[in-house]
Amino acid sequence: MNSVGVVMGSDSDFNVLEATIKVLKEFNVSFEVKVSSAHRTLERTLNWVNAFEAQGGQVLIAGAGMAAHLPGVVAAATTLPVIGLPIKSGALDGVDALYAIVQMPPGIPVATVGINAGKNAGLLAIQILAQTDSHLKEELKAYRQKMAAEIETKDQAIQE
Ligand code: RP5
Repeated sequence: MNSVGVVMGSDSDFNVLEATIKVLKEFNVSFEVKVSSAHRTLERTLNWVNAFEAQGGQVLIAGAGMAAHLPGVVAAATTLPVIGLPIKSGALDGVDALYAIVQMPPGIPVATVGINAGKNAGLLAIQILAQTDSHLKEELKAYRQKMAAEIETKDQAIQE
């Protein structure tokens, strides 16, 4: 069983999704990755979402650029939470993807992270899983404590 499903519209998005995959690995979360487009391979995308849900998946992350319909299409096909990740590409540098993903019509929400915010997409998925996994919740707390400690260290270095 894979808890997180990661899908991207093109292999050209992979460099951004790498940060997502890295954080999922860091927290030892089970996941699967798919390249599938809402426009170029619609049926294949829908089949993958259905199979992911059927095998017990809990959260989906969908990254896409330009007219980024992938997260919305995925969200329409499932009641699982969907995290949308706008990718910087094309003439509008990801602002088009951000607007397409964040402006979902009422009824079919997509939890949207920032442009190229692959790491936050992964962390948000982990936070969702942590609501029913106390061990993961403790790991997240430790992760945040480490972040805070690093800022303390940097601050100290500046004072010296
Ligand atoms: C989107 O179009 C993809 O998510 C990608 O960000 C963008 C360009 O795709 P390619 O032409 O590089 O395959 O569907």
